[in-house]
Amino acid sequence: LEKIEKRNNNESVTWPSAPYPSTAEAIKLNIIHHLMSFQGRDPERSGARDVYKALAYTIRDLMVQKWISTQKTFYAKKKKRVYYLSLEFLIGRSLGNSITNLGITQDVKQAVEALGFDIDEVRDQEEDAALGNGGLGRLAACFMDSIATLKIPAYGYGIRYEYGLFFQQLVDGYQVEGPDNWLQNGTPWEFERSLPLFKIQFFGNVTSYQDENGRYRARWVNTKDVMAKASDIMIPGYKNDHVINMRLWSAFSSRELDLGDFSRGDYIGAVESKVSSETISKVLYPPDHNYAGQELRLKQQYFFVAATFQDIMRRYKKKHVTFDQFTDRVAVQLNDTHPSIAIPELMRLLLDIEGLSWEQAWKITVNTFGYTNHTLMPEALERWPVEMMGRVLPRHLQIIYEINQRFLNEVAERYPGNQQKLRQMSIIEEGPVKMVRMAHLAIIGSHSVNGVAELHSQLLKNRIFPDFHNFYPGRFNSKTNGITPRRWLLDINESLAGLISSRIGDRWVTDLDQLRGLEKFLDDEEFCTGWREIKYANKKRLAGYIKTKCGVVVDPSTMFDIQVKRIHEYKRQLLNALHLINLYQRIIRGEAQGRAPRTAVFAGKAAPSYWRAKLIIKLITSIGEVVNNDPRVKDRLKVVFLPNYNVSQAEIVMPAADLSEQISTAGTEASGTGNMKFALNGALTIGTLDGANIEIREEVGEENIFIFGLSAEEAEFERKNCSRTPRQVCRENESINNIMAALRSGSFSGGNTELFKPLVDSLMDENDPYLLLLDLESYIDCQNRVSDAFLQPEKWTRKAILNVARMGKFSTDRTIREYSEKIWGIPVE
Ligand code: GL9
Repeated sequence: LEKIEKRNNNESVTWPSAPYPSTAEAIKLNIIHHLMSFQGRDPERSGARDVYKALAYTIRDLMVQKWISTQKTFYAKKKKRVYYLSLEFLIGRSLGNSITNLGITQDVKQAVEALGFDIDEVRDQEEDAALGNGGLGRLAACFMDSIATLKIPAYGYGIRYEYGLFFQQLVDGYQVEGPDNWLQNGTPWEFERSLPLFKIQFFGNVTSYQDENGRYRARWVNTKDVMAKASDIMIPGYKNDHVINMRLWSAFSSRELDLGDFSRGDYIGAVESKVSSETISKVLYPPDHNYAGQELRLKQQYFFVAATFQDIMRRYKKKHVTFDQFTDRVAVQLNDTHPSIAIPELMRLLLDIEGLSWEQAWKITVNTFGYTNHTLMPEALERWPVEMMGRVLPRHLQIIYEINQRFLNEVAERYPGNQQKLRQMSIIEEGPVKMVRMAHLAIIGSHSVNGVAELHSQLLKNRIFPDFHNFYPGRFNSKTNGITPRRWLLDINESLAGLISSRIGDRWVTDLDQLRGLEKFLDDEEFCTGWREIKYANKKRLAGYIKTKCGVVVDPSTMFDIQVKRIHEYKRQLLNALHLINLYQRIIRGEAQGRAPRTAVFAGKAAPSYWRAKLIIKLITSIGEVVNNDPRVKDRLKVVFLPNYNVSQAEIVMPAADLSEQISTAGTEASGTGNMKFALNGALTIGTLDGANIEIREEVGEENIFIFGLSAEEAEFERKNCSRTPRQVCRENESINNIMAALRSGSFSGGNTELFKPLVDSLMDENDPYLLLLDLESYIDCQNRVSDAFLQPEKWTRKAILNVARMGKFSTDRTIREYSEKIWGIPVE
């Protein structure tokens, strides 16, 4: 290191900044170079896979220089840096997005064509990086794009899972999971680092000693250690020469431990413990909205947090001797409570390693962290058994107890004699099994707690954490989610992006509010016709994809009515399915004349252990079997379930939708981001007043969105008072009664009356928390209005254009600007 420093400080050595030209010719030569030198392939005999890889390396070469100079400016300017900590980054593919952001789309196309390949075929070779479950992980990926585009000095930190989100197959209509071995052929996007290499401690016990100032300090000893190795992935901003870093950690066994065991002659034991260390970064946990509770998950969380903080400290200490300036240099955002063990970890580092006092350390800690909550589902709130925490992270448990003690003292002062308050607000949940409540820890240890849409943030304050809101007024705030318009419009809907730019220029790409300019073209016939033609072409492409994946032929002139997202009861795919049964029954009875023909598309994964969600998949595929094969239905209705929903599939689906289904029970979906992707690509929304749907309605105007159902307040009231039961609904509404009768009689299960009984029972349950039957009537009515509207193509297109024109708010550029200025204290240029 000293040698490197010396060389760096020697100003007489100037590094040639080798320019990598990005003309089509240069790109072509570079592809050939990579094919031969690194892949050992004969260019004349290379396939699309080889070319993909060579092109990816070529693009990486182009990013490296920009990335190095970006990192140097951070370093030189002593700027405050943000660390975005997330257990999930749902990146998807990187090739297309990198090319777009580097602004070399045409040159790359030419280069690839000159080699006899088609760019789409080449792009299709890339495996998705599915290091996330859904919205939460995809949000983190969109944030990286906006952070790079806004030139915010920030890093993403996470885990380099060897296996991403499981692969979903449909076998006989049932979900079957397989491993997502996305790294089997390596990935061209990462730089594996041999340094830094950090030791991460687990287990052991805590002793104390007196330091040189006579103060007692803790020492964490007899630990079992695991090593953390970094892989870096570059994220380019949009045409701004700025490239940020995402650092993902992998675990491997520590040398010392291995050698010890080996030399003791326990060869098998040594290999076993090596393997067990390496399981830490092996696989992403697939449940969403549910805490896993397993020791391995806690180890994953601590592993990546501890590695990240060693990196943060190393970087800070290069320029600073004391910690006085720490909070002027470092901001850490916690993506949900998953990384919230970072709070006691920073305390530990400041107390035990750096020797600060508790008061100093605590002030720094609280000012460093911001916590984002992403869900209203109570079952998602992470709680770790005290016993487990004490075993795996004994020092952290001590620190958590101390944080809690001091916090409860303040609470007691504020509410004298109020035992209930203390019990409710404590980090420790008393009960048969004592638990550490990570959300309480995250709120107490952060200066900012935010929700991800206005309604969600309100409900956090009033329903989920009212005690904390009263105790820390001002700590709670709202940052409405967004999506990056680079990937979710420019990349995936080239023709629509082109049409838009032909009228209003292309500044919308980095200033999405510019889309408002489209409102001027509502009566421009050529524009509207172009718009419709593009939608039709996108639907045709999806129809081809459906044919390949499901073997079902669908007609692109029908309404594409699409619900894609994780399968969950609260998201109510079942409500959608009930409407389709109703449509089917009306068609059979000859009552569907004058209704718009539909193609209903579903996609999404169910958590492997969530049997009820898996049964909902089976119901949808079963409805498809019946409907798609009933000659009476003809082309009036098709129902398909696309297997293995992921980011790259979403990129085909979003541009092809007419209708976007956002139908969660009001007060359950924190924000949603699929709703924004659909609307930005010209779909109209049918939705409840939930999450960001409310803000979408505010922006697009109520005449341009189809809203139905109970409000969050009404839903809350119904759950408590049950003013109308499912049974009553069935008695009063014949259509609904018919739907339920068909389900009960086995119409969609070959006469088997048992298969879907659990779903029928939950629908008829007076305490159904998701209130499906209570919303069904209004949903069906609303779907009828949708159908009427779709039959007037000019009016429909007008609404679609207005939706796109008014989506400016939902760019992550806006979201990130708010985080940066309001939470991180970093002004945006
Ligand atoms: C989620 C919420 O459920 C969504 O409503 C929200 O849009 C995203 C991003 O803020 O976060 N929280 C959560 O746990 N998931 C979300 O999608 N689940 C998954 O990522 C599977």
